Amino acid sequence: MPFSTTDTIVAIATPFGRGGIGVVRISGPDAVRIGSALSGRASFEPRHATFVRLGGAARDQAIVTWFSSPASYTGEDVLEISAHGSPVLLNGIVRDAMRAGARLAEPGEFTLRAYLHGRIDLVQAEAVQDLVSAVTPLQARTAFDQLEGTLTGRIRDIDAALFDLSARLEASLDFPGEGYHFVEPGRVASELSEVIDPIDKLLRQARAGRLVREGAQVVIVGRPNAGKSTLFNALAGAGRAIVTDIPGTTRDLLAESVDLGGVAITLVDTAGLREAPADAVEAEGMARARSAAALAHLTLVVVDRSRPLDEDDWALLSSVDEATRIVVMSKADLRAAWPEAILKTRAVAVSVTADLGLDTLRRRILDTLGLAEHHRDTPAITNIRHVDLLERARAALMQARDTASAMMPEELVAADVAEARSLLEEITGARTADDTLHAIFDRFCIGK
Ligand SMILES: Nc1nc2c(ncn2[C@@H]2O[C@H](COP(=O)(O)OP(=O)(O)OP(=O)(O)O)[C@@H](O)[C@H]2O)c(=O)[nH]1
Ligand SMILES: [Mg+2]
Repeated sequence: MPFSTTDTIVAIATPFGRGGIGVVRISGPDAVRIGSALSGRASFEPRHATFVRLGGAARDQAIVTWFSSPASYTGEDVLEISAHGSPVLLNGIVRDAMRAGARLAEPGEFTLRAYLHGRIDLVQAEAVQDLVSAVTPLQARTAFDQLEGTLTGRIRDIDAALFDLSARLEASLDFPGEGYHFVEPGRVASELSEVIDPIDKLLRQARAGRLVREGAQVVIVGRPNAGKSTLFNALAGAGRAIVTDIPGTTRDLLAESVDLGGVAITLVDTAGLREAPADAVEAEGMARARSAAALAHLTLVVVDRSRPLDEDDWALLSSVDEATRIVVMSKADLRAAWPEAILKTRAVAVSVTADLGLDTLRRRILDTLGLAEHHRDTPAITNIRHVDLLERARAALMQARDTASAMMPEELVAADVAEARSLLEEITGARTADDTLHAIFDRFCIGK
């Protein structure tokens, strides 16, 4: 995609399939002329819904809305044709538009044009994609905030402070002998700290932000018969996994998507872990369980409280990192065979049969992931591309601060500050390589 914006593009903007209406979007200098060719109407009024009859390969009654440049999604003339939502018809309209001179849009090309025309920055363009692909309300709200410019604003504030500092650094470089003191040498380090602070604040939200955007993997492990599949079914809200009283019932990994307080959780049920597997199938199931747990954001270790803890339980408890696990004491409706204090760690007592402790467990899962609902704002930064660039900008500023503290020449400080600023500009897209744009917009669907 050579990022041409001189031609006119067309695509179906609504999802594939049948619906009450379907929308074809046309953007570019010829949008209005093509709309006239399709409908036989000589002109349209901006921002007015106009009833037309389409008369080409696609015959239909439709509503045409013209958003005249620059007040449109892409910044170009945009024509939206709302026809009946039939794939045959909508494809016909696209073909007619192409016959009249439009080109089929690439994935994300409408949003790319909005970015290239300065209607939105890159963070906002990426937010459009996140908003469209959100599967939980929290994901949608977080993406919406970014579309509204929350992250853009924070980056702009940080960059404004750096702009001011680098201007003064440059000025004192330009007039070295003349006694101009645009920057007080002793103050540069502390000014840099003031810029690093808000960056740190943003980065602290990054882990939670990424979990909100990308979802979290939560794996259930435990000894055979501990009640893993029962718990899995209860959290998933569906009888997905087979439950029996025969140890070794679950052999393979089972995964289910669950919305937990707005966080998209992939919940994984696994084969019970024990010292001596009964056969090769169970051994393979156990190997898969271990590798799933190793990759998980969080592991639920299920121990059956109604039976004495055995070697297998202890082996498992000591093999899972405490920071990323929750111990679940299952079958809390039955008489306890051991006191919780034996564990020397906090555990959640749960009984699926008696519906006990499940809400506490759900809350604990979010807490342990760092996503506790009560002190959760929508995270400002969620996208790994942004996090990575921000971390690199921070590293450059730390280096600038060290250089300044060591009273090294100002131009070294200025070079690091310039580096940090160019990294920040890559986040918003003020300065961005073409291949970054390809990587971002190729993930969009056609018509966006
Ligand atoms: N009383 C009681 N029984 C439970 C509870 N949870 C599970 N069970 C019983 O425990 C037995 C084993 O349950 P599963 O969920 O299949 O256990 P599992 O850990 O998946 O077992 P494997 O797949 O064999 O590793 C079944 O008979 C369940 O009905 C509970 O909360 N209370
Ligand atoms: Mg099971």
